[in-house]
Amino acid sequence: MGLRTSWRTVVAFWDHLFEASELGIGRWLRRRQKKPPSHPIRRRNYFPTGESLEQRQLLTTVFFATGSSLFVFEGAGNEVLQVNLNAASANTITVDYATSNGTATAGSDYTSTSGTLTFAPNETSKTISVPIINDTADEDDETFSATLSNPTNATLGFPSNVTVTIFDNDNPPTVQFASSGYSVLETGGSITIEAVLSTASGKTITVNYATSNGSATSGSGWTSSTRRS
Ligand SMILES: [Ca+2]
Ligand SMILES: [Ca+2]
Ligand SMILES: [Ca+2]
Repeated sequence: MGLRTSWRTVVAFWDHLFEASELGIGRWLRRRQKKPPSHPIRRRNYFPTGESLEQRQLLTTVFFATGSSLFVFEGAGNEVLQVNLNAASANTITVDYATSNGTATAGSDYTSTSGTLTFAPNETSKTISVPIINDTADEDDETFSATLSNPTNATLGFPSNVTVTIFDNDNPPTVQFASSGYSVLETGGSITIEAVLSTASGKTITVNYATSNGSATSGSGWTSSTRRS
């Protein structure tokens, strides 16, 4: 049995040499990588370092090709995240993806995105497009994450999680009185003067205010008011 096995190994070795000489080493290696032979000895030679087919599948990794930290302007429309395999595979590979809030909020800063990427055999790159919402509010720069999970026929590589920072593109609002003049009867008790912003803001806004004499004199016709609001 041992002699028989050795003879087959020698035949397989010469078979590979002839094939390599006919095709050239590069084409021969690529052909060998496409599909493992069914014959047990040829199959063993197919994996020169001794990995099984299952182990080889585990050597395929799926990861974000765009790194773990990205930036996008609020007006960019979409943030495109590229997901790669470290090498082409003869198997179909799938991986789930999903976004999650950081300081940014889905629905107001970006659109929540999730699904499954499918790499057909020999495909090595896919993209995920996350819509960015361009509002009119002045905000701090905010972040969300995208995460890969549940790969099939592959394992997660690095990075499998990416943080995206959205750069705000809106100017701070202006603050002013709603009207340039108000009047009140002397018996009116008090007058309400309204201050307004030109547009809503994502930030807390403060402004100081104070009254000053015109022809009326504080303390006799009216009471001075100075505050920060
Ligand atoms: Ca926003
Ligand atoms: Ca904007
Ligand atoms: Ca904004």
